[in-house]
Amino acid sequence: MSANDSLDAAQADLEALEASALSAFQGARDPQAVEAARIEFLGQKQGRIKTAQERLRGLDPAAKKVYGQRFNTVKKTLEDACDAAKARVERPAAAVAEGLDITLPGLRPRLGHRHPLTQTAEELVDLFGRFGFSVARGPEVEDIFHNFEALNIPASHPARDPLDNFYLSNGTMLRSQTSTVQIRVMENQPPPVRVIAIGRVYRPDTVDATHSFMFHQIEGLMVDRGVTMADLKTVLRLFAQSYLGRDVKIRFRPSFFPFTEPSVEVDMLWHGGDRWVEMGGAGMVDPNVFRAVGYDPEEVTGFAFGLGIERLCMRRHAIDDIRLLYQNDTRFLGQF
Ligand code: FA5
Repeated sequence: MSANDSLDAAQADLEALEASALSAFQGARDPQAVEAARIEFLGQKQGRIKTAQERLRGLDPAAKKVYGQRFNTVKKTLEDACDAAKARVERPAAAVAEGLDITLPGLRPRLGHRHPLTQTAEELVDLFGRFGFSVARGPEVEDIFHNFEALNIPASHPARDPLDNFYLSNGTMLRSQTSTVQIRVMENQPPPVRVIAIGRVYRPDTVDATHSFMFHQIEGLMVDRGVTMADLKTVLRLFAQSYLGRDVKIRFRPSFFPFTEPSVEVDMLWHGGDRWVEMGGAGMVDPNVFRAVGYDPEEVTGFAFGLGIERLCMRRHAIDDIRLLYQNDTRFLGQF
C-alpha cells in the first residue's frame, strides 16, 4: 500500500467488500459454503478483511480515524453474518435434506380415551367395590359343566339348543352368560361370597338395535347366612341410582332361570322414560347350584344377578343403537 492511499478509494473498497461478503454469507446453503466464505472474507492469514485492515497503514492520521471506525463496524457486521449463516445451515441440515419445513407449526397429538363400554365396566367395578364386592374372572371359552350342568340346566333344556349357542369342539363353548363365574368362584372358596364378574358373552342372536352376538354382562353373587331377596333389591336399587341417577326406579318381574329360585327380570324406569326397560335377570341361588359346588343350602342362602353392560352404558349416554358401540367410529366414540 502506498503511503498516500486516498480515504475515498479505501472506503469505497470497504463498502464493496461488505456487500460481497454479506451476499456470500446470506447465500450460503450448507456448512461448506459458509466455511469457504469465512476463509475468503474473515480468514486470519489472507482474508479480505485482513487486507482491508492493512490499508490503515497507508492513510494519514485524520483519514485513519475515519476509516478505522468504519472498518471496525464492517468487521463486526461480517462476523455476525458468518455466525448467523453457520446457525442457519447447521440447525436443520437433516430436516432440510428430507424436504421437511421445521418452521411449520407442529401437529397437535390426538389424545384417545377409553371406550365407553370400558368406562362403564370400570365404573361398575368401582361402585360395587364400595358395596363390598370384589372382582372375579372366568374364561370366555367355557366347558359345558360350568355353562350349563352346574347351573342346573340339564341336557334336555332348550337353552342348550345348538342354534342358541356357539359350541366349539371337544365339549367347550363360548360362554353364553357370566353366571359361569358364580360356579368357578364357589368351587374355589367357602362362603361367605361377595363378588362381581364382568366380561364378554356370546350368543347367536340376530343383531338389531338392542342385540348383538357378542356383548358384555356384569354378574353379581352374594352368599352368606341369612341373605334375602330384600338384600338383592336393595343392592340393585342403590346400584341403579348411583349409576343412572337418583330418580331411577327398579322393578322385579317374576321370571324363570334354572339356577335361581325365585327368579326375576330386573326392569328400570328413569326420569323422562316412558316405559320400563329390562336390564337383566336375578334371583335367589337355587339349592341345586349350592349342592353342585358343595355348599350346604340348609346353611347359606344367596342372591345372584346378571345385567347387560351395553344396556347400562346405552341408557347412561342415551345411545339408541348397540351397533354403534362396536364400529370403532371415532366421530361417535369421541363424544364420551
Ligand atoms: C342371563 O343371562 C342370566 N344369566 C342372568 C341371571 C344372572 C339371572 C344371575 C339370574 C341370576 P338374560 O339372558 O336375560 O339372563 O340376559 C341378561 C341381560 O343381558 C339382558 O337383560 C340384557 O340386558 C343382556 N342381553 C341379553 N342378550 C343380549 C344381546 N343379544 N345383546 C345385548 N345384550 C343382551
